[in-house]
Amino acid sequence: MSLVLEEHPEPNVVLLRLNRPEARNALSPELRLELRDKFLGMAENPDVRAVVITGDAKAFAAGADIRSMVAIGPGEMMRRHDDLNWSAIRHSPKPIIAAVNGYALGGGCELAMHADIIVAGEGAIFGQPEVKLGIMPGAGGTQRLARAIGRYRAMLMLLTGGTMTAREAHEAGLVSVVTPDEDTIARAIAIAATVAAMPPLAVAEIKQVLHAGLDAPLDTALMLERRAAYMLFDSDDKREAMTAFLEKRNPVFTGR
Ligand code: CO8
Repeated sequence: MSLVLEEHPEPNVVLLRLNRPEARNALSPELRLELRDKFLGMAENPDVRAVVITGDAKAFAAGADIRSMVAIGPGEMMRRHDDLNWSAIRHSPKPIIAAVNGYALGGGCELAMHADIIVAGEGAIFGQPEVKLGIMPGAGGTQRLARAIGRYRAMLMLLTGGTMTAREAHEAGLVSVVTPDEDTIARAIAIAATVAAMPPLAVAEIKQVLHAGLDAPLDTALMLERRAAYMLFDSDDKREAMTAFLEKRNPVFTGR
């Protein structure tokens, strides 16, 4: 049985469902490999223009699989090269939308934070409880959380292992949209479909510049933005979009 199910709910949109409901979608080494392969495959596929990742009603993902970690030491952790699995998601050129219902804890919260947009059902719970296990986040939980919600709120969560509701996470800046639980996936797919219908070169540049620029000095980031914006003036889709606007018709994008 596949640990990551793939669906195609809309043109150019892939929906990935984590499929370990019996373990609250805990990210076992096998599941991570499947997830990595999916993202590497999608990166090369021009037909994929947006990705939605979700779990089930009870859990987006309850973190790394504790059973697979209880007996191992740092050498085995290093040999697993989990960083390569995360890197396939982190470097995905495709826009990623996380549709979060239920628990997004530890590695599950980190997985959500690998997305570009986070849609959360109102019952979703976010947290980095690693401290309670005598460890700490290792896939961006300290860094991405602090960047998303600020160091003081992040530190409170990280040091106490406390959680945030979807509404608190939204208020803090971790969640893009809060929906009724039953609408989470549909809303995420609708957003993905909207993004997938945009000119792909512009989408790719916006994603890359926003991420790269956030960690660069402002002048450098603004230069990155300017250069990418100038580059897009050479695309067929820019010519088509502006011409279509002036001709009062819908544009037809080719991705060139
Ligand atoms: N790993 C393995 N199994 C899990 C996990 C998990 N993270 N979470 C839940 N399960 C399993 C349970 O063991 C249980 O299995 P069984 O039925 O065989 O007993 C089943 O899922 C259902 O769980 P519960 O009965 O506990 O379900 P509840 O709905 O009552 O509670 C919770 C759900 C709140 C999600 C609860 O299961 C829980 O607290 N899970 C653990 C959450 C956690 O601590 N996550 C952090 C893990 S560590 C991590 O993610 C980062 C590691 C970074 C390492 C450093 C890298 C360099």
